[in-house]
Amino acid sequence: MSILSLPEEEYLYPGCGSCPGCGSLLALRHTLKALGKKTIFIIPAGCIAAVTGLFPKTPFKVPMFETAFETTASLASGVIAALKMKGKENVTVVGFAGDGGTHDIGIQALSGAAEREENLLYICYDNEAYMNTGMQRSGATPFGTTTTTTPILGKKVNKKDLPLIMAAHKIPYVATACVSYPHDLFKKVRKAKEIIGTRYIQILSPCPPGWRYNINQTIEIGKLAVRTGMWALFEIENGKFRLTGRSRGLINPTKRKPIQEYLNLQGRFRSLREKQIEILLDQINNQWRTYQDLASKARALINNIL
Ligand SMILES: Cc1ncc(C[n+]2csc(CCOP(=O)(O)OP(=O)(O)O)c2C)c(N)n1
Ligand code: SF4
Ligand SMILES: [Mg+2]
Repeated sequence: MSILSLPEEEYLYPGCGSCPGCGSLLALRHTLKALGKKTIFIIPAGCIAAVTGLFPKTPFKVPMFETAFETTASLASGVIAALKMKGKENVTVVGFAGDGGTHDIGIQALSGAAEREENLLYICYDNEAYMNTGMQRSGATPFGTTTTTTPILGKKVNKKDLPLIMAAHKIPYVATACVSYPHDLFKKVRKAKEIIGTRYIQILSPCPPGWRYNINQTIEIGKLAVRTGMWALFEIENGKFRLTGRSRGLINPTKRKPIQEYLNLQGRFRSLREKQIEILLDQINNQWRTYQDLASKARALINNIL
């Protein structure tokens, strides 16, 4: 699949108010291409709401509800119920929320929706901090990151593992993606569109002012996140874990690029010392051991079925 094979149709008019090089807007654009016209978006407070929802103007070509910070999944549940009452069941309802709106304030409504098995596609565009309000740390901010609320020596605790928390809800589809790999992202959103039940996708979305890098480096930074193992591309379909795209073959740590290649390009990691880099690397290696276990369990399950 080449970049040219993505649909040409755009579902956003030009003229959004995002910063140049915004990864989150790219996540939205590719998601829209994969979902098409029959889609209703629910978007809470955050950068994407701010850059697409300044009343009375919007770049959206499909219906979009802007909602309170904590209510993405509950408002979406109401929209799903209303569509059902009207007999309109071939519309995709998608919650599109930032990492703060998902990992922190929105997790209760999201967990409730997953437990009720709502027919909801929930996408978290993960720029790893509260960007819209001035780059405060969120539950998704990685260890060691300098933000406006972790100004000295960076964040002291690890990134919350929301994809695996959502997988523990035993929903039919969980996936991760990154805007630097648009085909992988597109295929996952297309697949999720066809699945019934709660589906969760988390898209790593670099942010130039928040991560402190040049606006022309968004794609490169996303690629380095994947190639160094800081971010893994995978999907969990009906409980079966599978690494996808560039992340396949990275279980062996020697195949990953040195983490410094990723950290050194970004001002948000400027306060990291040797000792902290070692801690971060340990955390990444542990995370990959978890992926290795999940992948071997999935293989054993498939072998048993065959
Ligand atoms: C209940 C509530 N608390 C705080 C806010 C202020 N607020 C608006 S957007 C935002 C940050 C959103 O962060 P995230 O969800 O990560 O999205 P991003 O801005 O990074 O795109 C905050 C704290 C709010 N709107 N409502
Ligand atoms: S602050 Fe970051 S996420 Fe927000 S519009 Fe700018 S680039 Fe996008
Ligand atoms: Mg954010």
